Amino acid sequence: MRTRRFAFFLLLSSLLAAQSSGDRMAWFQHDKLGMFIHFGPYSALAGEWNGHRTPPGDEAEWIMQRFNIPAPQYRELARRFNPVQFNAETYVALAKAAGMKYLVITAKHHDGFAMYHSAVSKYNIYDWTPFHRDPVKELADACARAGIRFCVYYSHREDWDDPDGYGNNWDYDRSKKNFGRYLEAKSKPQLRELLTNYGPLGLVWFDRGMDTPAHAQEFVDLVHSLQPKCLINGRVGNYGRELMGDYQDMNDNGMPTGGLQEYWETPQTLNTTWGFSKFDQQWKPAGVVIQRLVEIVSKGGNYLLNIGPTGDGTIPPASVAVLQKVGEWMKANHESIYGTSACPLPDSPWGRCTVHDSTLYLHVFSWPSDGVLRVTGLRTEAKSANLLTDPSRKLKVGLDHGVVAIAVPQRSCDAIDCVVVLQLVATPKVEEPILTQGSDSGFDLDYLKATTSGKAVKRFNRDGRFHISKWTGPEDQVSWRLLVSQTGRYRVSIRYSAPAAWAGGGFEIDLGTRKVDGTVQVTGEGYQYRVFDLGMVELSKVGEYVVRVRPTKELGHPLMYLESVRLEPNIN
Ligand code: H79
Repeated sequence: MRTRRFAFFLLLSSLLAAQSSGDRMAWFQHDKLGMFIHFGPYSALAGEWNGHRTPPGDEAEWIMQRFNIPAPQYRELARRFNPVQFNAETYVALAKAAGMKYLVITAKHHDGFAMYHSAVSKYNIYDWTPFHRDPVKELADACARAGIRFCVYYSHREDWDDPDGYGNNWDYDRSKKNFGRYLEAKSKPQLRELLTNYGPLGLVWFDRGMDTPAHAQEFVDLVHSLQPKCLINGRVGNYGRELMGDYQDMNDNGMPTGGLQEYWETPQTLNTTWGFSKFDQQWKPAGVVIQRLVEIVSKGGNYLLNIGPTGDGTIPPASVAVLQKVGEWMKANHESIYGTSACPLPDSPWGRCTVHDSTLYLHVFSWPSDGVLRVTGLRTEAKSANLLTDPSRKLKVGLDHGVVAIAVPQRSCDAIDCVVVLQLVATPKVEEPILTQGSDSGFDLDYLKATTSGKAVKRFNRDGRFHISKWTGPEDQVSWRLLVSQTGRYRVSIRYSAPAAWAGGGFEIDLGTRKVDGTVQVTGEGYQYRVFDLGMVELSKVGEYVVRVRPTKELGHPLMYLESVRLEPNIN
């Protein structure tokens, strides 16, 4: 039946319904683009210490650890840190010009040196150096004046200066460390200072995870107790356990494959290092940065883009040039970025899309040579179209075999991304994708192609992978539509990860005419995915099937971290 085949679904509705912390997240979801600043004594080393150079692709803020610089020696280097060219107004003006709405400064990176006036430790830029100023305070004030949300990065576990901190095993004997003492004596008190003395913080950006979920929770609680609205990124938590925080960060420089049903951000840098390195000139062109921004926003995420000032506080001119170009594009096109949500359509060959209510923004990276821009899979009627930069000139919109066809000018209005605005009669609904099979090939039913319902959501796993999570009962399901063209027997297998506490949970894979039952087995703590064979099924008719996976009863905990279900044709 046509109506059944074209069952409509709205990708984001379940996401929005599932997230109750909506109000606190509103600015984060709206703003999309932030400035990350990696600045510390490592900036002055610029990738070189004692004739040792950090290899290309290495991260210059790691130099202390890379060359096992003894803490007393690094302290002496830090004594000479004097970024006299640092000007908070210049930094914030650049962020603003680039269209960035929030700013995150490294208040303390892994080297343990505080970039603000700390009463907890004299090892801070105000007390320890001739600079005798507080850049965090200056940035906080400049941000407040400019209407940019001010945020801090704080490395809460790693500290290569403190004998009890994590990571320095070249100066300090690991077995003699008292990590709990470090948390109480330095990490938490410094975080308390940042949450107390610098006005309202948009978010605290933690890094490297925490040793136990309980310790991580103490950091979450500390932030909430002092600034309830302040957001917390997922790296506050214990890596490899259930994710914590208000949103998740992709891996450093990571790009999503799409479909995530949670708030997320990706931290990326303009070259290959975070802290300044004189050896790293691998700057991404502005076009790459703009298209990455669109890619990220089209998948519902935020882009936190890093600059690494030099040791004297100057922002590298190459970064300034790129960010200014990003800003020029944003100036003309910001309506298609701020306040939008993920594109409900699958990736298009010509580019990406973003959505705001009943407006679809079509970000065209590859301009059509035949003068027709085609949008497939859209099930909501289109009213009108125009270039974002030329609203008065309407473009002709038609339907060509169910495909929306927009008559566009011969030439692109922007070689990097020319935005076409497609006005719909209602919020976009898209055709639920149907998976097809090649000869002798089966079906890979993965998180990306899945439709979720109930509490089941697609999440990032902190290891750089994605899965279905948060499903606890029969109403929480994932499904896929498939078009079977080869009848016969198929081997069913499932790939998931489950900690010991989830062992024994019952689930079923419902293929319409057949059901396969399974029981969750332990794969290990953290995210250790394994494939389990579930036997054979007969698919005896050609045509459409819907495959559903769900817990058979309410479990009170997630069923599993599901990565994929596979249907493999039995060739014999
Ligand atoms: O602050 C930036 C990085 O320093 C920090 N996260 C971003 C935002 C970060 N912390 N941990 N990691 C990144 C992952 C660690 C990577 C390492 Fe390496 C691989 C550490 C040692 C080997 C890269 C290569 C850094 C030094 C050598």
